[in-house]
Amino acid sequence: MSNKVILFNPKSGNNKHRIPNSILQVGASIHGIYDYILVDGNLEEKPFQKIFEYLETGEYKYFCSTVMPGPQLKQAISFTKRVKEQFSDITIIWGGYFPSNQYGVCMDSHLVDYIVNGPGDVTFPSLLKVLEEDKQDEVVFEEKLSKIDNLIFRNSKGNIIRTKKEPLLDQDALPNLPYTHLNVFYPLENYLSKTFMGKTTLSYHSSMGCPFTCSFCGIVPVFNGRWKGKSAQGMYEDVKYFKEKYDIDAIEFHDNNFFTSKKRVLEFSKLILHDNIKYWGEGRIDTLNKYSDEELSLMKQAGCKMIFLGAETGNDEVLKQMNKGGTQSGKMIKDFALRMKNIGIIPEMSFVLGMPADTEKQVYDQILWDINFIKEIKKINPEAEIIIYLYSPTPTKGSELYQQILDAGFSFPETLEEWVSPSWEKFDLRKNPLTPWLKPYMIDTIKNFETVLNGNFPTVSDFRIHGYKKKVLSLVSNWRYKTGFYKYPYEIKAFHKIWKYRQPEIEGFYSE
Ligand code: B12
Ligand code: SF4
Repeated sequence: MSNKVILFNPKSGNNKHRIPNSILQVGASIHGIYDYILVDGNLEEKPFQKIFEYLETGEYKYFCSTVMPGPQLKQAISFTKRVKEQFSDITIIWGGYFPSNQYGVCMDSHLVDYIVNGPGDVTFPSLLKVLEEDKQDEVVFEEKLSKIDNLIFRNSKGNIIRTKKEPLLDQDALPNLPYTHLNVFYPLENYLSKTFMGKTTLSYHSSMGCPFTCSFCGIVPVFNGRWKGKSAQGMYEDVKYFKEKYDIDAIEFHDNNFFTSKKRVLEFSKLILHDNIKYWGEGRIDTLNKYSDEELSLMKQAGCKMIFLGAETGNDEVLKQMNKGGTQSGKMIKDFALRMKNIGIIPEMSFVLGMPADTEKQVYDQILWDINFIKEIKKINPEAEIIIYLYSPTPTKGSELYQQILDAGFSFPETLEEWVSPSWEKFDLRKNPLTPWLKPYMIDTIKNFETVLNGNFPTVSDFRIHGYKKKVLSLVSNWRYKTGFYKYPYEIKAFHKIWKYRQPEIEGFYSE
């Protein structure tokens, strides 16, 4: 057996596929050192057959998959199982947010041999190096593994070992992503799709982590409040490459918190000022509220079209419960919605409804309160896009909120099979949180309001609903929106079905 590597990106959606940056960056870490191939479950019709054919050659030793919670789990689990059953000598390595956060379930499945817990840029090549060396002496072997940061493995005594976290790396010092290698397997054009921003959109990831520690967010256990970004110049070099080679006219920034460093954002905005490129990224209201009007205008001029903002709730007490940190408040959300209106950048505000509280009445009152708050935001800035999530717990152990959800009787699945059951898949899509304090009538209220809201204000990011369709939908939904009668909005649902309304919160981001 030779030592080639398969890097697999499980299917994450049905269309508009993005560059699989996770496996591409992992590929970059071993580029020129080990032979590796990329399999993208999003673009392969029969991805397992492809993997099977590679493995049958006997040249491959490592099956490595990135895994996000939600739909990616389906292929990740079933393919890993089949690889393990049919090719027992293959070493299985998983990385990404799901195994990093849910490492106990993954290791207990005995399907996964190693987990890369967070960034893999140094961990992955170091792991392969140790695995390629002589493993005769178990003690020496385990000692070498325990010296690799960001690694999870099982030792010979059967204990799960988590090695220490590596400090975040200088992002400019990382190797360039092997775009030309990806192009050999899947032409890059396939990933540069049309979005509401432009006809050729690049998905780009320019920083690791986030400096905040919101207790509902899945990236906190992985990064513990750390953040490091590529320089503006470094980002621009990559953008220029895609502009010159593929004539891109839009960028989706996939960073958890793109606007963390104002200096970097403004520098980058100046660099792309005349390139006719629109961009979108995720940020925090309190961070962006510190930007002056001139600075926001510069971003707008440079192409910043829409910013995804975690508003979460307008209630300051609940913001505290969420450990949102920073200085965000209900008043600031409203003020910022207005500033964005005046500047001309669309705020895409996400709200998290259904937080736990002491009594059932308190849970429901808070939901109604948030619905009202959302309506106030729409009054201030009708262009504001609203995304509603149901609160889905993440395992940020040690936080007060985590203790509260455990006390309320919530627990995570204990097997990988359970994670791919239909109800847990919806949990990850934040549509069915399975949280005991959220009663069915509350979920109905939230969902019905969401239907009426989306009817009254169809999202600008949806191509399918425009012109007369938008007018018809608004007309049909407006009386409900105004009177607050959200129950049984079947007529709106029927129109959404006919015109295939897209939900950014499920399909990911904002593109078509
Ligand atoms: C792009 C993206 C998507 C794309 C799919 C991408 C794909 N692979 O096909 C889409 C839009 C479909 C998507 C969907 C969802 N996503 Co998503 N997504 C992202 C996003 C923005 C970027 C991922 C990325 O490319 N990162 C860049 C790479 C370089 O970083 P990385 O993944 O961390 O990789 C490094 C390490 O993790 C590690 N590593 C990763 N994989 C592997 C594999 C191996 C073998 C090894 C060794 C190492 C390794 O090494 C890499 C290099 O250092 C992340 C947020 C983020 N900034 O990472 C969210 C994120 C991963 N998504 C998340 C979620 C929850 C979802 C959804 C399930 C729900 C939702 N509403 O968003 C949906 C599912 C919907 C669906 N239909 O699939 C969460 C996960 C949080 C959690 N609880 O674990 C994140 C963190 C966003 C967030 N802050 O909430 N997503
Ligand atoms: S600011 Fe956003 S990305 Fe950062 S921890 Fe909070 S929710 Fe997560």
